[in-house]
This record gives sequence, structure tokens and C-alpha cells, in this order.
Amino acid sequence: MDRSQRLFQQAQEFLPGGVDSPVRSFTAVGGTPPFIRRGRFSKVWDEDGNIYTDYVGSWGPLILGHAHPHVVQALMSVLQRGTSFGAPTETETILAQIITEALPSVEMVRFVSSGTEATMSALRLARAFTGREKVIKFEGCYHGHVDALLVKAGSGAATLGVPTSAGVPAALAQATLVAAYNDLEAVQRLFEAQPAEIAAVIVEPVAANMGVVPPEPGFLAGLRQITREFDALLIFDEVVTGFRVAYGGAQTLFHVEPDITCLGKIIGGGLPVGAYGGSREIMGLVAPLGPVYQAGTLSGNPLAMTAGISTLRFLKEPGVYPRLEERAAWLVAGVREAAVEAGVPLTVNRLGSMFTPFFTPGPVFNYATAQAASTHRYAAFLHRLLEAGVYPPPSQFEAWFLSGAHTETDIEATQAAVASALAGLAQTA
Ligand code: KE4
Repeated sequence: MDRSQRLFQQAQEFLPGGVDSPVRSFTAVGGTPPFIRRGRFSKVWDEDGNIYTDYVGSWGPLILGHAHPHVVQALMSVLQRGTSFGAPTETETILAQIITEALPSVEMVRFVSSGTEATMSALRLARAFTGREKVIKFEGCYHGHVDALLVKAGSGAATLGVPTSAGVPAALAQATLVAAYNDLEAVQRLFEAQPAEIAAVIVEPVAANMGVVPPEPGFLAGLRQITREFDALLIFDEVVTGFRVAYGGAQTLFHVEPDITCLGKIIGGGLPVGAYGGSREIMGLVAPLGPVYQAGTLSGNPLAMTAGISTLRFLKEPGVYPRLEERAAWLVAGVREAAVEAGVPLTVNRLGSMFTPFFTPGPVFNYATAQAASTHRYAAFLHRLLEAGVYPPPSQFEAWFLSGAHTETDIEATQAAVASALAGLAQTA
């Protein structure tokens, strides 16, 4: 890996940690991150010519795989017309219509350029709509680097052991109440202690940022009932789960309708995007219609909209999600078998085409139980897989993503690489 090492050294001269997002730095797992030169379908190539079967998928957006012909052709067809106008374009209306048709709880959408912007705006909107200031989030859930939500966050914050970021004003953190994921009673108690002060509960309907942790039966419906009872809003952060776990996201899978939905990743097909949406009543507060200000130079960028439209149109084809489910179930079954064979304690949580192997006997149902996993073993596992041409997320507390481009051959090769890596781990401490 000479070229990636040289490039990483150069990058560290100009970019903090050599990266533009902390988890990419391999700080959690050690070693040099491969610098990626190109991707195609389920594969990525690094700058030293090594090829990998990719399970990061740009952290979720690439559910169709890298450089999918539909997306590339769609982008090529509009690129010549220009890249951004700062004026309305039809592409925004087309994508908004696709989203509102897919998500029954969403009547209107506002596009932004990242998931962080989506959750930040959703929080402001919920506070304006209710006239209240406090919010409830769950330990280990990550909603982007919004000041108010970088409290006991997951993803990179959990990975780097920085549960509460520096620079977040204490006053702001104090308005953020935290409960354990899957703990409805804790949420009930928080509301009973301050019944008229909580604007919203924000939740990843399937947690992905402490590793994958599905909601326990009744958890989401319980949040819906409690927020209704106390006149607070329920915000589903579906930046990961939107169009990932089902075409209509987790809200259609679990039949729970939130008041505000945050989206990102897949709806931009790999280009910068975020979105938040809800009823006409709630979205009617957003400027220029109402008093909640939110804006963005590249919001609704026509290239991102075009990539999103072509991606979602492909996902709407019959059979896409059942095939993802079948392939992911098969892959994970092989991983579980290999762990038993190797005698390595491993808990694999999966929902649809996203999953996480936790190096702990388990079960893993919240942040505390996820933290019991051995990050040391995960790091050793990851490096063995990289050697074998498999590219997992460089953190124990992230989701692995299967795409529609992963073939049966990819899955068999991944299962073999996992079996060999686990057998090797069993030999070491
Ligand atoms: P972005 O601002 O990174 O587009 O989205 C923030 C966000 C919001 N909500 C959820 C549920 C998310 O998972 C994310 C971002 N996810 C991480 C990976 N777990 C992005 C990868 C990174 O930070 O580099």
C-alpha cells in the first residue's frame, strides 16, 4: 500500500487527520486507510491497484453499487446544461413528488445538502411548531454533527470515544435529554418530569450508528403514543433507513408515522443531499411560507436531484428489496456459522441489507451492550478482511451495507474471507 501511505502523509499536511470525516481516518482500527481511486458495482480499487468488495458503500448512499449505469447516464445527460443555478429547477419537484409518494407521512419536503442539515432544520422546525425547547435523543444514535445532538452521540463520536463534542455550549446540551435506545420507560419518565417542555423526540428508527440495533417490538409505536400524549413531535431520522430498509423507509416497515422525517444518502444517489419533510401544517412554518428560516446555496442541486431520481426510480422496480433481503440474510447466516465454527463470540444484528458483526456474546440492544464489543478484535478482523479483498466499515460501531450490485460470487468470497479471518482470530488472544 505504498501510494495510499504517501497520499495519506500528504493529506495530513492539509486536512485534519488527512480526512474530511473522522471515521475515514482508520483511527479506530489503526493502519493506513486505502485511498480509493474508483468504484464499479460492488467493487472499489485503491491507488495501489488493490480491489475490494465494498461494504461501506459511501456509508449508505450506494444501494445500487458504485457508478451504476442508470445513475451515470442520467448525470451525463444533464451535466452539459450546467451544475447549479440557485434558482428553481424541475428536478427538485420530481424528486420531492417521488418521496411524498413513497412516504405517507410526508406531504411536503425541503432539500438541503447533508443529513446534518436535515436534522438541524427538523429540530428548529419542531421547536418552532411546539414553542418548546427541549429534545429527547437516544444514547448511541447519531444525527449528524448538529450542536444540540452531539450529546452521547454514536458513529464517529462513539468510535473516537468522544461522546460529547468539545465546543458544544453547555446551555444547548442541557436542552438535550438522553434515554437508552429501546427504553420506553425512560422516555415516559422524562416526559412526566417536564410534561410541557419537550418539543420532540428524535430517533433513528433502526439505529445504525452504534452498529445496527433494530427497535424492539413496540418501541417505535410506544414513542408515537407518548409524543402524542404530551403534544410533542416525533422525528424519524431516516437518513440511513430511508429507501434502505424498505422503499418507504422504516416508517412503512414498522407502520409508525412520524411528524417529521429526515432523509439523506440514498435520495442523492451518492451526491451531496439531505431532506426533511412532514405534513403541510408543519412544513408551512418553513421560510418563505413561515417564520422558520432555513436556506442553502446548493440545496436541491440539480445534479444531486438527478442522481436521486434515477436511484429511487430503479429502487421502485419490483423485486429489488426482496433480493437485497435474501442476499443479506444468506451472507449473515454464513458469518454466524463461521463464528460458531471458529469459537469466536459474535453477535450479528441485521435489518434488511444493513448489518453489524459485534465481537461480544451479546445480545446487543442499546449503546451500553454495543460498547461491550471488543474494538480490538474488530480491528484485527477488519485488517484480515482488507488483506483478503473485503472492505468493511473501519469501526465496530457502524453498519455494513450490501448493495444490489453484490453478486453471489461476492457473497461466497466474503463468507470465505470472514471464516478465515475469524479462524485466525481464534488463534490469537
Ligand atoms: P451527513 O451530514 O453525514 O450527510 O448525515 C448525518 C447523519 C444523520 N443521521 C444519521 C442516522 C446518520 O447516520 C448520519 C451520518 N452517518 C455517518 C455514518 N454512520 C456518515 C459517515 C461519516 O460521518 O463520515
